[in-house]
Amino acid sequence: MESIIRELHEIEAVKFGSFKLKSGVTSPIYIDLRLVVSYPSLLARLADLLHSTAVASSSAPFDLVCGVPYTALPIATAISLAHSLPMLMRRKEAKDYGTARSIEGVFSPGQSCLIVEDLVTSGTSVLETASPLRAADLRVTDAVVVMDRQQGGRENLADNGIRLHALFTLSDLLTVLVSQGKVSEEKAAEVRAFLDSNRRVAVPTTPAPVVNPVSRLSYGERATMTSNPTGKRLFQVMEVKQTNLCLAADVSTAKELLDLADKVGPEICILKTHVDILPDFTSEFGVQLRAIAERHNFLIFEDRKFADIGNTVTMQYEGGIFQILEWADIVNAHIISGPGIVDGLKMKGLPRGRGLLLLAEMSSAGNLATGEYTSAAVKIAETHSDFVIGFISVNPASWQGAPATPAFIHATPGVQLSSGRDSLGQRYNTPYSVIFERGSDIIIVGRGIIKATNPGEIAREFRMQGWDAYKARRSNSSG
Ligand code: S5P
Repeated sequence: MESIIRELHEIEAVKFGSFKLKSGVTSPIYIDLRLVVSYPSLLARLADLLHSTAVASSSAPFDLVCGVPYTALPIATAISLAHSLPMLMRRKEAKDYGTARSIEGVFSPGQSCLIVEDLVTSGTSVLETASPLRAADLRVTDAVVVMDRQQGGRENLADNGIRLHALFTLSDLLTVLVSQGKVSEEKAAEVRAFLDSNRRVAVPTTPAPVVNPVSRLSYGERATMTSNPTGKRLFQVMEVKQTNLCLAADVSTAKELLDLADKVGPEICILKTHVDILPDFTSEFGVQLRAIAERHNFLIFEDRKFADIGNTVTMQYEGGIFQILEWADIVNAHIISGPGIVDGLKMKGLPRGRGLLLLAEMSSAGNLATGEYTSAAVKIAETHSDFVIGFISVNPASWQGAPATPAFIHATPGVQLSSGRDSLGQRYNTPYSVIFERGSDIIIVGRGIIKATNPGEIAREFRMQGWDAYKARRSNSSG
């Protein structure tokens, strides 16, 4: 330990000054392990020590190793090479092309994965890497780091079922540097005083897991609570097919859409269309899509986002080229024009047994559907619960004042395997976050699936993650 600390000091990886840490705390000391890539023999020794420290303190061998991006990636690679331990990489940003995976590498559910990190302060970064690994059914029980800053990381990780192993602590570092005459007693005392006043840096709060009666109920039980036939069928399909995945089939032609519907059909409860983007739309489209929907037992949702006055939307719903009413089980509407829009759509839709979702929240940055607007959507839905089957929502667990009843379903867009955003304001959360933390019922996934090389396979992964989060939510709220 002493020689490693001396070397880190020699390469100027230990810096004294005033540094703002990721946790928001300003620290008088900073350890910059990014420099280590310039010193291959030191990198190799660090990797070796980290590996032996983790293996010595763990009861079972690890199947995989994963570094927290970015600083720990070369360290994890060095461990992987030296010990023939296969590596995984977690993406920091969501990708909207190629496979859209949040974890790169080959693994099977149930394998154990050791997390490697440079430093731990609050433990947040380790938890951010543990979360998608766990969502992929990997076992994450141990993290190994070069230095424990002794600021609550060990405790925060333990609270999340992760044992922390460190080569040394910040106190060890100070002791060694003082004893080697590299740092004055005064400087060390200043850092120790900082440590004493920052003993427990909290993990930034994520939305509280949903513990309410809605989350205890199964989709099947909720099917009995709604009077609308489409709402009822949707819950039943979800229960029977074990899926809460809606595909946003935003492809460029009707032909592609129909092919995709057939491929992904087994994995989904709803296929969502934007029919006005299809250049090859014909009046046959509805019939063809309904045949596929019947074969694979899913519902069709035309994401028309009606927004006009009641009289106009009746014509838009039924008429024109698209004749949406003929083939879409579900449509949606903004409430910007007031409750008359629901009256208008209901006049046409209810006799046909169709259902309506109201846009109570939106996923895009800076949108205006918040607070009282969201509460107004709930009130309108309650007045029309024979036709309104639920909401497009993003964070229903946080709705104040007018929480919706379990008869209403929540469908959430902006979902990928890791959180992030696109270049036009779309914001993404993970299936786990949407279903477990935010209390929604359905994940709506577009580019996360359609841009993948194998949409059927990636859809299955989304389905499994969405369903696992639903199961976890139910068991979490039954205690
Ligand atoms: O607030 C919203 C509401 C909807 S319906 N934000 C959205 O993104 N949507 C739709 O969900 C959007 O029109 C698109 O069809 C889908 C999200 O697609 P993705 O490619 O970003 O997953």
